[in-house]
Amino acid sequence: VKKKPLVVVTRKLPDSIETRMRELFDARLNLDDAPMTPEQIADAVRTADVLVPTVTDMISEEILKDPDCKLRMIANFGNGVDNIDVTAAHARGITVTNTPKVLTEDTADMTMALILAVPRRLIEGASILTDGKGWPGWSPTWMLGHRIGGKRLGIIGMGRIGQAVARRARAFGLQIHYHNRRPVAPRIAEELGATYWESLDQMLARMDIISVNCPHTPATYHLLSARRLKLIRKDAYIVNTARGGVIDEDTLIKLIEAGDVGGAGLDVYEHEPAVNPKLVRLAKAGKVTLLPHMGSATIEGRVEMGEKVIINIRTFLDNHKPPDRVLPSML
Ligand code: 8YV
Repeated sequence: VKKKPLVVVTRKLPDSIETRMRELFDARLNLDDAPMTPEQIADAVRTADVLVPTVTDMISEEILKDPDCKLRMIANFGNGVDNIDVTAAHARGITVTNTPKVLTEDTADMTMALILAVPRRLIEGASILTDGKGWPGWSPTWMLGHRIGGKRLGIIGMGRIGQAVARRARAFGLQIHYHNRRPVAPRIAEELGATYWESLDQMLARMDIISVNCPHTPATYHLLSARRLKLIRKDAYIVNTARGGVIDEDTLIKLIEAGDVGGAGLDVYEHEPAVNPKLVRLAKAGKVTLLPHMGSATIEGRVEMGEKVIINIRTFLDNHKPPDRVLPSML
């Protein structure tokens, strides 16, 4: 009997996915969900044929250059692959895949929720009813926020998620602007009513709301640098459901504290799961809305991500090109 390939999964996945993995592979699952230590990951690359990591596992060159590395595939449970050194994997003939498309709509929904939450003071309002101090009652001038209809939304990264955000935002009456490495196809630009800005600097200076929807790569690390953040208007705010590292978080905090940027809605942070205490203070002051990396966190989405992982692994093990292969040239 042919030995089943060893698939090591770093975190707890939905039950239906784990059951299917057990049927198909020699699956080593992580049922108690404790994040794997770097030593455990290093050990896994020496024994597993396939590793299924998540955003919380750093698969560095250091780990992959182990002379005893036996790994043939890294099937990431997630869209972003910034946790993996894709170039180092490629150089060693290790195939990398991700789980695109199935989390596009959920992430765009959460982005829209943050776009709404910041100016309409959603979290502040909700907490008034639960903080024990009581509701003083309705008043014409109390808890006023800002209207989002008619405002300019600048989307950074007009890929699948950026476009899904644009579609939603358009329905809310926002004007859609975007910056991307290149313009989207004319048909899509027309459908979204989206204006392309080749210059990120120029776009930043003119937007009311900025949404970060690009991947985190070496080229986008601190794309919103201190210099660029200073171009943003005083009353504008930033929403980030992509990766914390795209924004120079310390500078963003300073600018919001000084009143030089209006606020932020953040789902991701530079040093997850640590959240800068200054951000927590700003949240308490109603300047920022913070979520704990929940952009794609739906039951349906997680199952579909798991199904994609399985399809990618099976296709690879059948000696075909997996549908969601990630190559260094794509980053
Ligand atoms: C996941 C994500 O929470 O896919 C991504 O890039 O950020 C989220 O969908 C996480 O990455 C799972 O590994």
